[in-house]
Formats: sequence, structure tokens, C-alpha cells
Amino acid sequence: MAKLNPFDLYDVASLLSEEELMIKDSVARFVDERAMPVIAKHFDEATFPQELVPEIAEMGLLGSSIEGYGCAGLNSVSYGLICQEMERCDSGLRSFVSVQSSLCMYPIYAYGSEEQKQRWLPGMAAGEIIGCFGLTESHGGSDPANMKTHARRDGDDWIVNGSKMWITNGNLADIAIVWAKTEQGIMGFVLEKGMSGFEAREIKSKMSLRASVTSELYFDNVRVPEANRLPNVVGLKGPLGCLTQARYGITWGPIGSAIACLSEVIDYTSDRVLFGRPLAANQAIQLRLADMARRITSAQLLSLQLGRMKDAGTMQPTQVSIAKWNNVRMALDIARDCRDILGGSGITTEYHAIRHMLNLESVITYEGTETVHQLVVGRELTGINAF
Ligand code: TGC
Ligand code: FAD
Repeated sequence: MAKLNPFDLYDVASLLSEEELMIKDSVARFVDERAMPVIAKHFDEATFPQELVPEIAEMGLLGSSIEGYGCAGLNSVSYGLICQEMERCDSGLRSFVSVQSSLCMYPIYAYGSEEQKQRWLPGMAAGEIIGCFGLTESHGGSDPANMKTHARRDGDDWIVNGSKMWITNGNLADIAIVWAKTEQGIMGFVLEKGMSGFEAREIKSKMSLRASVTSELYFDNVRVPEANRLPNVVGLKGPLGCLTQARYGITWGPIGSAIACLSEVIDYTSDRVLFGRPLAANQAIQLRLADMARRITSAQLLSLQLGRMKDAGTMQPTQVSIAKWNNVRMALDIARDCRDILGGSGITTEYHAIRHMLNLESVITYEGTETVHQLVVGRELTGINAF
């Protein structure tokens, strides 16, 4: 019998098209050759690896699902594989791609005017214009309907006041997609760096997502032209529609983190000799490794089927919630367990596990906390809204 691939026990690769495999392999090569060598240093120094952005853009990884406007027009499974390979390196790298693609380019593409698409999307695909997405506010991210940020019409402009919290890419961004209450309902505005009264302040002392920029955004009477309002959506379904896109990608990303951690401990436990035999020869260790592989396999199948449903146009938000909940929980548990198996070595960033473990503490919170996704599923099952 052929030896199985420990990181693809159900041969999910055989369910991918040639194009999907090619994309996965080329992103994997980029990650191994260019991103892996620098990531621990960036995490230690709490810096985002901005030097990688031109190559990420060159490979067509920004807004990869969009047709036209300089974008690659790939399918959803390919986008998922991009997220998986990026997060095999670091959640921060995947976050950058998620935010730019699903939270900034997607709303311009889905809710913007033709002029807005022409104005921003090609530069964003090229990595020359960086975006951020401002929905969360400090008084409660799980309940965005309760936002305080508001916009008031003033002639041909809008006046935006308020603030946003925990915004990925905030201090890197040239534009911010900001969701604000208006008299007509929640609307999306494209704020530009340098607009008077618009300020980003980086959040320091993070123990998680250290290789990613996270910021607070402040709006003090920011005058925003009507031409910068996304005209084709009103209501919470606007931002939530973007979250569905990003959460879909996030179901794939943590599979990458989990594979990185498992791969590392398979090597480590094979080499490390304790009590006269390799650590991997102990039943207690093999049980743990087997459990990790079982959970990774389930997650791979869940995300692949989700991607196929997305490409077929049948995917529903509740299905995304199940996979986001399952796959992030899977990866967080695996990263924590791998950290333990590495013993003392597991506490430094020389090994991947603790970095992934700390990152996944954010991933389980952002894009809907684990509880939010559980309650979405509960609502589907019972028909009762428990929020
Ligand atoms: P609810 O009444 O359920 O819905 C309001 C309207 O929105 C529609 N809708 C959705 N549309 C698309 N996708 C979804 N997932 C949707 N969920 C709901 C819904 O049909 C309705 O439309 P309409 O036409 O009837 O008005 O809203 P609710 O206020 O009860 O909220 C439900 C809840 C709690 C699930 C929602 O508020 C929620 O998801 N909260 C969590 C917020 C969240 O995830 N924030 C993430 C911020 S961004 C981020 O974290 C980026 S991290 C990026 C990175 O670095 O990778
Ligand atoms: P809260 O909503 O205050 O939740 C606190 C706790 O209460 C959680 O455990 C939650 O599960 C629980 N809870 C909430 N409601 C209920 C309920 N009804 N029943 C039971 N328990 C409940 N946001 C953006 O808009 N853009 C970004 O780019 C972005 N990037 C981020 C990057 C990082 C690194 C982090 C950490 C966050 C980011 N966020 C971003 C914000 C993120 O989406 C929020 O942190 C998240 O939605 C949770 O909101 P909160 O932190 O205010 O927690």
C-alpha cells in the first residue's frame, strides 16, 4: 500500500483541479522560501512583513476571486488554498490577504459604483493601495448593530464622527471601509488617509497577531464626499456580507496553522529520545498526534465542501459558521497541544507552535467569536434568536 501523506490522509489533493493544485503549490513555495525565513523575527519585533506585499500582489493573491480590474478571477477553493498556505506561515499574513481581499476589495466590488471599482480595485490588486475595514467599536464587537459611529449628510458630502477598534492594517492603510449609521440605515464609506479629522493609532503590547498591524480609527468631523459612499447597500447586511466572504477564507487558514504545528511535532518527537526511545514511540504521544491528524482531516473536508458550495452559489452563512467554529477550535487545540509536546523548547518562537497558538487566540475571537458562531448554528436549529 502506498504511504499516506500525513497532512492529507484523505487525499483531498485528488479532489482539486489542476489549476487549484498549481495555485496551492506556488503559494506554498512562496511561503517556504520567502515568508517562513522572516516570520519569527517579525513576530518577535511586532512588525508586519511589508516587504512581502509586492510579491503577494505579483502572484495575484489580492482580490483573487474578483473578475477584471487587474484581479486573478480565481474560484473560491483557490482563495481558500491561498489562505491555508498563508496561515501555514502566520495568521498575520493570512489576515492581511483576508482584509485586503474579502473585507476591502469585495465591498467595493459588490456594493461600489463602476467609477469606484475603476478607481480603487486595480491599485489594491497591485498592492499599491492597502485597505482596512472598520466595523468593530470598543463597546462591543459582537453586536455591530449597536454602532455609535454615524454619518450626517451635508450638501454633497457626509460628516463622519465616531471611532473603530481592533482594525487590522489600520496604520498601513491608504483607504478604510468604514461602516456608519445614517438616517437611512448603516452605510459604507471609503475614507482616505489624510482626510482631515481621520486618524489611526496603532495598538501596542499585543501578545497575538504580532506580525500584523492592529489599530484604532478615530473620525472627528471627517468630511467625506458622496462619491466615496458605497451606493449599492444599506443596512447591516452590507458589512455582514463581507464577513461571510472573510470567514469563509478563515475556515481554510487555520488548517495551515495546524499542519505547521503537527509537522513540527512529528519531526520533534521522532528525533527526541527520552527514557531510551524516541518520544514518538510512546502510545500517549501517538494518540495525541493521531487525534490532531483526525481533526485536520475533518477540517479539510469541511472547507473543501464549503468552497464547492460557494462556487456553486449555494453556501449559506450558517454553514460558514460551522466551519469557522470547527476549524479554528481544531487549530487552537492542536497548537496548544503541540506547544506542550515541545516542552520547554515550545515556549520560544524558534518553533512555530507558540506563535500559532497565540495568533489563534485572536482568530477564535475575530470575524465572530466562537460563541457567536455557536449561537448562529443554534438559531438555525431552533428558529430562536438567542443573541
Ligand atoms: P441579523 O438580524 O441576524 O442580520 C441583519 C441583516 O444581515 C443579514 N445577515 C447576513 N448577511 C450576510 N452574511 C451574514 N453572515 C449575515 N448574517 C446576517 C440578515 O439577513 C439581515 O438582513 P436584512 O436584509 O434582513 O436586514 O443581525 P443581528 O444584529 O441579529 O446580528 C447577528 C450576529 C450576532 C450574527 C452578527 O451581528 C455578527 O455576526 N456579529 C459578529 C460581528 C463580527 O463578526 N465582527 C467582525 C468584525 S471584522 C473582523 O473581525 C476582521 S478580522 C480580519 C482579519 O484580520 O482577518
Ligand atoms: P465582545 O463582543 O465584547 O465579546 C466578549 C465575550 O462575550 C466573547 O467571549 C463573546 O463570545 C461573548 N459574547 C458576546 N455576545 C454574547 C452572547 N449573546 N451570549 C454569550 N456570550 C456572548 N474588527 C473589525 O471591524 N475590523 C478588523 O480588521 C478587525 N481586526 C481584528 C484583529 C484582531 C487581532 C482582533 C483581536 C480583533 C479584530 N477585530 C476587527 C475585532 C473583532 O471582530 C472583535 O474583537 C470581535 O468581533 C469580538 O468583539 P469584542 O472584542 O468587542 O468582544
